Amino acid sequence: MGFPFMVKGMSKALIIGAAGFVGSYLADVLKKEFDMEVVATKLPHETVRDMDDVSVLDLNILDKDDVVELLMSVHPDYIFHLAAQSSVAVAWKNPGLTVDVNIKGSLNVMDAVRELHYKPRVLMIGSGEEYGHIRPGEIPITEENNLRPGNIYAATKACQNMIGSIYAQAYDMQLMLVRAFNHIGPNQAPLFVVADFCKQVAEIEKGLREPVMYVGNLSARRDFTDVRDVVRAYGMLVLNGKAGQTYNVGSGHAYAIQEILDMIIAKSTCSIDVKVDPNKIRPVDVPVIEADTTKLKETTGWEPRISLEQTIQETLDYWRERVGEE
Ligand code: A2R
Repeated sequence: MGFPFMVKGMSKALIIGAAGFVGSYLADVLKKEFDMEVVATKLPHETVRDMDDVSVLDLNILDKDDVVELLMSVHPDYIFHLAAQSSVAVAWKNPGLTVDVNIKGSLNVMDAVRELHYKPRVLMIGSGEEYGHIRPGEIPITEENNLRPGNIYAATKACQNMIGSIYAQAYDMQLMLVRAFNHIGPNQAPLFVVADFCKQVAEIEKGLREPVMYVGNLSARRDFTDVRDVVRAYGMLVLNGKAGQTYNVGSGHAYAIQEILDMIIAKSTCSIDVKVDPNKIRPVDVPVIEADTTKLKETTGWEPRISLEQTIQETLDYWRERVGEE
């Protein structure tokens, strides 16, 4: 598959919000597989990891003037907008912050791009959570499915997507919209289910806690993809995606959280009991989320390379190396 939008010489990519889980993986793949020069932003109080050969700048997307100034000085060919309040659980606790960052902050980025005197290609990262309450017969979910967000985080990302597609059309901008399904791997915060379970197992193995796993809703089914496959899809989409279009990025296969738990416990060296922690049960949870990835595959030729088994093993090993070391 060729890259029709690749410019001659080394092109420059800007990652906004690179201090999180995805940022360092994206920087890595853009340098190694897409041969891009990478500039990244983080919040002033944050630190980035594994950012060799990357210029790192401070940026809070809530300050639009700062976003404009940064874009004008960096002059990127490609922009990846990752900055977000990305946790569903935190969004229930702090909806105001989530609305500010995910809607107003994203709008600031799009408005700043609009003010440039050229048209960079921009990937706005949203979420599979935007589809929300999926009806029988709608699975796997295509990009044209109705959006019925089931939580505050999902509602803010659906809004980002809608504004993005309106801007692309109204102002002839090279904006592509992504709906990323659950991505997992080493270094993810234990707010997210796979990292949480792997960290608990590692703590139990080290004798740092009783041999009991605390879990939330085990019947929910989610579409999990290794973060390294996800960021490769982002690189391919920024080059090949069509302006104004939305693309699902996921594995195309939903696993029950129970299956994930069983896989993780089977890898443990200890015998472990499972107990429900009421704090881990969400006020509203969506039963099944599974992506139809036909559009992504037809547009880019992308296929996942890393199995669920491998990503769970590497995530567990990551936590085994870290717990008790802090
Ligand atoms: O919330 P923090 O302190 O962890 O910082 C996050 C940062 N961020 C911001 N950056 C600039 N201006 C802001 N006002 C602002 N508020 C938060 O964006 C974090 O460092 C980064 C997003 O990284 P994560 O939360 O780790 O998300 P991840 O897993 O890298 O996902 C990337 C994108 C997000 O848009 C997700 O909603 C989507 O993929 O699934």
